[in-house]
Amino acid sequence: MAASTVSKDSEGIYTELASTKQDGYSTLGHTTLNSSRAQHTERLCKPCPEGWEQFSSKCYYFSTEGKSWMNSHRDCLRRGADLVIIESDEEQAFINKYMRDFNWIGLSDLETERIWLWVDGTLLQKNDWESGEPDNHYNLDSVKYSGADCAITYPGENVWLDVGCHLPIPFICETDALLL
Ligand SMILES: [Ca+2]
Ligand SMILES: [Ca+2]
Repeated sequence: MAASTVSKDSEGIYTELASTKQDGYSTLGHTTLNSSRAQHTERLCKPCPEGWEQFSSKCYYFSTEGKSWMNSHRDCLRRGADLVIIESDEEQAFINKYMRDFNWIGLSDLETERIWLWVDGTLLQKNDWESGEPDNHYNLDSVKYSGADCAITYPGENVWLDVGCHLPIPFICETDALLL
Protein backbone atom coordinates (compact mmCIF):
# COMPACT_ATOMS: atom_id res chain seq x y z
CA MET A 1 0.00 0.00 0.00
CA ALA A 2 2.82 2.32 0.94
CA ALA A 3 4.56 1.65 -2.39
CA SER A 4 1.33 2.28 -4.26
CA THR A 5 0.81 5.68 -2.53
CA VAL A 6 4.35 6.79 -3.33
CA SER A 7 3.86 5.69 -6.90
CA LYS A 8 0.62 7.66 -7.21
CA ASP A 9 2.21 10.73 -5.61
CA SER A 10 5.25 10.50 -7.89
CA GLU A 11 3.07 10.06 -10.89
CA GLY A 12 0.87 12.97 -9.82
CA ILE A 13 3.84 15.28 -9.34
CA TYR A 14 5.43 14.16 -12.59
CA THR A 15 2.23 14.76 -14.54
CA GLU A 16 1.77 18.18 -13.00
CA LEU A 17 5.38 19.18 -13.79
CA ALA A 18 5.10 17.91 -17.34
CA SER A 19 1.87 19.80 -17.88
CA THR A 20 3.36 23.04 -16.51
CA LYS A 21 6.44 22.58 -18.65
CA GLN A 22 4.36 21.89 -21.73
CA ASP A 23 2.26 25.01 -21.15
CA GLY A 24 5.41 27.02 -20.56
CA TYR A 25 7.12 25.78 -23.72
CA SER A 26 3.93 26.04 -25.67
CA THR A 27 3.39 29.69 -24.73
CA LEU A 28 7.04 30.58 -25.21
CA GLY A 29 7.14 28.73 -28.53
CA HIS A 30 4.13 30.56 -29.95
CA THR A 31 5.32 33.95 -28.76
CA THR A 32 8.77 33.49 -30.27
CA LEU A 33 7.43 32.11 -33.54
CA ASN A 34 4.80 34.84 -33.96
CA SER A 35 7.16 37.75 -33.27
CA SER A 36 9.81 36.21 -35.52
CA ARG A 37 7.23 35.79 -38.29
CA ALA A 38 6.06 39.38 -37.87
CA GLN A 39 9.59 40.76 -38.23
CA HIS A 40 10.29 38.53 -41.23
CA THR A 41 7.10 39.61 -43.00
CA GLU A 42 7.80 43.29 -42.32
CA ARG A 43 11.23 43.02 -43.92
CA LEU A 44 10.02 41.08 -46.97
CA CYS A 45 7.20 43.56 -47.64
CA LYS A 46 9.81 46.21 -48.53
CA PRO A 47 11.52 45.18 -51.81
CA CYS A 48 14.30 47.77 -51.35
CA PRO A 49 16.42 48.83 -48.36
CA GLU A 50 15.74 52.17 -46.64
CA GLY A 51 16.99 55.03 -48.83
CA TRP A 52 16.84 53.01 -52.09
CA GLU A 53 14.31 53.47 -54.90
CA GLN A 54 12.57 50.61 -56.71
CA PHE A 55 12.12 50.20 -60.46
CA SER A 56 10.83 46.91 -61.85
CA SER A 57 12.71 44.12 -60.01
CA LYS A 58 15.71 46.32 -59.07
CA CYS A 59 16.66 48.77 -56.31
CA TYR A 60 18.69 51.94 -56.92
CA TYR A 61 20.83 54.04 -54.61
CA PHE A 62 21.61 57.63 -55.63
CA SER A 63 24.70 58.86 -53.80
CA THR A 64 24.99 62.46 -52.68
CA GLU A 65 28.76 62.19 -52.26
CA GLY A 66 31.13 62.42 -55.23
CA LYS A 67 33.86 59.78 -55.66
CA SER A 68 36.16 58.53 -58.42
CA TRP A 69 34.62 55.88 -60.69
CA MET A 70 36.66 53.09 -59.05
CA ASN A 71 35.74 54.20 -55.51
CA SER A 72 32.10 54.52 -56.56
CA HIS A 73 32.31 50.97 -57.92
CA ARG A 74 33.80 49.80 -54.58
CA ASP A 75 31.16 51.73 -52.59
CA CYS A 76 28.36 49.99 -54.50
CA LEU A 77 29.98 46.57 -53.95
CA ARG A 78 30.14 47.29 -50.19
CA ARG A 79 26.40 47.98 -50.31
CA GLY A 80 25.75 44.56 -51.86
CA ALA A 81 25.18 46.16 -55.26
CA ASP A 82 27.22 47.49 -58.20
CA LEU A 83 27.21 50.59 -60.39
CA VAL A 84 24.02 50.84 -62.46
CA ILE A 85 23.70 49.00 -65.78
CA ILE A 86 21.18 50.84 -67.98
CA GLU A 87 19.39 48.43 -70.27
CA SER A 88 16.31 50.29 -71.53
CA ASP A 89 14.83 53.73 -72.19
CA GLU A 90 12.41 53.03 -69.33
CA GLU A 91 15.30 52.46 -66.92
CA GLN A 92 17.03 55.66 -68.09
CA ALA A 93 13.73 57.56 -67.65
CA PHE A 94 13.35 56.18 -64.12
CA ILE A 95 16.91 57.22 -63.25
CA ASN A 96 16.29 60.69 -64.69
CA LYS A 97 13.49 61.20 -62.16
CA TYR A 98 15.86 60.88 -59.19
CA MET A 99 19.13 62.13 -60.66
CA ARG A 100 20.00 65.77 -59.94
CA ASP A 101 23.27 66.14 -61.88
CA PHE A 102 26.01 64.06 -63.49
CA ASN A 103 26.31 60.52 -62.10
CA TRP A 104 28.69 57.63 -62.74
CA ILE A 105 27.15 54.59 -64.42
CA GLY A 106 28.70 51.11 -64.50
CA LEU A 107 30.28 51.54 -67.94
CA SER A 108 34.00 51.92 -68.80
CA ASP A 109 36.64 51.22 -71.44
CA LEU A 110 39.36 50.92 -68.79
CA GLU A 111 40.46 47.48 -69.97
CA THR A 112 40.68 48.19 -73.71
CA GLU A 113 40.27 51.62 -75.27
CA ARG A 114 37.00 51.92 -77.24
CA ILE A 115 35.69 48.56 -75.93
CA TRP A 116 32.93 49.68 -73.55
CA LEU A 117 32.02 47.09 -70.92
CA TRP A 118 29.39 47.14 -68.20
CA VAL A 119 30.52 46.24 -64.66
CA ASP A 120 29.10 42.71 -65.07
CA GLY A 121 31.50 42.15 -68.00
CA THR A 122 28.92 42.43 -70.79
CA LEU A 123 29.75 44.37 -73.94
CA LEU A 124 27.78 47.59 -74.50
CA GLN A 125 24.97 46.99 -76.99
CA LYS A 126 22.23 49.61 -76.88
CA ASN A 127 23.80 52.97 -76.07
CA ASP A 128 22.73 56.48 -75.20
CA TRP A 129 25.89 58.51 -75.98
CA GLU A 130 25.65 62.24 -76.47
CA SER A 131 26.45 63.34 -80.04
CA GLY A 132 30.23 63.13 -80.60
CA GLU A 133 30.75 60.90 -77.54
CA PRO A 134 32.60 58.83 -76.53
CA ASP A 135 35.63 60.83 -77.70
CA ASN A 136 38.19 59.85 -75.01
CA HIS A 137 38.31 63.52 -73.97
CA TYR A 138 36.67 65.64 -71.31
CA ASN A 139 36.53 69.33 -70.44
CA LEU A 140 37.27 70.67 -66.98
CA ASP A 141 37.46 74.38 -66.17
CA SER A 142 37.54 75.16 -69.91
CA VAL A 143 40.57 72.92 -70.44
CA LYS A 144 40.28 69.83 -72.65
CA TYR A 145 41.94 66.72 -71.26
CA SER A 146 42.57 63.45 -73.09
CA GLY A 147 42.01 60.02 -71.55
CA ALA A 148 38.36 59.40 -70.66
CA ASP A 149 37.57 55.82 -69.77
CA CYS A 150 34.49 56.04 -67.54
CA ALA A 151 30.90 56.98 -68.39
CA ILE A 152 28.55 59.44 -66.73
CA THR A 153 24.92 60.24 -67.41
CA TYR A 154 22.75 63.26 -66.72
CA PRO A 155 18.96 63.72 -66.94
CA GLY A 156 17.61 63.76 -70.52
CA GLU A 157 18.05 61.82 -73.76
CA ASN A 158 21.35 60.79 -75.38
CA VAL A 159 23.03 61.70 -72.18
CA TRP A 160 26.16 59.60 -71.74
CA LEU A 161 29.65 61.12 -71.80
CA ASP A 162 33.10 59.63 -71.28
CA VAL A 163 35.19 61.55 -68.76
CA GLY A 164 38.28 61.07 -66.57
CA CYS A 165 37.71 58.21 -64.11
CA HIS A 166 39.41 60.07 -61.23
CA LEU A 167 36.84 62.91 -61.14
CA PRO A 168 34.77 63.02 -57.92
CA ILE A 169 31.20 62.52 -59.19
CA PRO A 170 28.07 61.11 -57.47
CA PHE A 171 27.08 57.62 -58.56
CA ILE A 172 24.13 55.25 -58.89
CA CYS A 173 24.18 51.72 -57.46
CA GLU A 174 21.79 48.96 -58.56
CA THR A 175 20.89 45.63 -56.97
CA ASP A 176 18.10 43.05 -57.12
CA ALA A 177 14.89 43.85 -55.22
CA LEU A 178 13.43 41.37 -52.72
CA LEU A 179 10.27 40.19 -54.45
CA LEU A 180 7.85 37.49 -53.25
CA1 LIG B 1 38.40 55.95 -73.33
CA1 LIG C 1 34.04 62.55 -73.63
